[in-house]
Amino acid sequence: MSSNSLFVILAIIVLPSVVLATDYVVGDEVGWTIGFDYKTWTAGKQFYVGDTLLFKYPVGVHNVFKVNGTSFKDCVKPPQSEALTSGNDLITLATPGRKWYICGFGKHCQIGGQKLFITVYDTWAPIPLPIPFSAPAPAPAWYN
Ligand SMILES: *[C@@H]1O[C@H](CO)[C@@H](O)[C@H](O)[C@H]1NC(C)=O
Ligand SMILES: [Cu+2]
Repeated sequence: MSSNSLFVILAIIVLPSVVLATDYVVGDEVGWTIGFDYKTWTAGKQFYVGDTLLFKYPVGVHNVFKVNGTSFKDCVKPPQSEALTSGNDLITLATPGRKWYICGFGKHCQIGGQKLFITVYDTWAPIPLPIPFSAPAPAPAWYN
């Protein structure tokens, strides 16, 4: 095999995971706020390692905590020092697995539903490799 065709094959396998990295604005034009259904927002989305999440909100009105599943369910915020507070917080999804984010202000999580749960997939696993069109395989003679 020439090194050129090897490159092409590698490009077909490797590039999708790089090219298809997606930058998400959480909540799209609504952003990170109360009274928005983030469960609906995530429906139908597949998050992969390398994708990014941008949490946009007015500074001092909301914040972002990364929490575990228990804290997510109960809306328990970790120490304030762990909050993202810039209003323009960019998170790169670096590892596969389940990720939970909540707002730590007042009852934004409990009552306002300001909580986001996603599952991040490894770039390799879910991307189906192209299935080459193969020539028909003749059945053995005894089969005819
Ligand atoms: C989840 O996070 C909370 C708050 O940081 C902590 O107290 C608790 O032990 C954690 N639970 C697990 C299962 O890691
Ligand atoms: Cu909030």
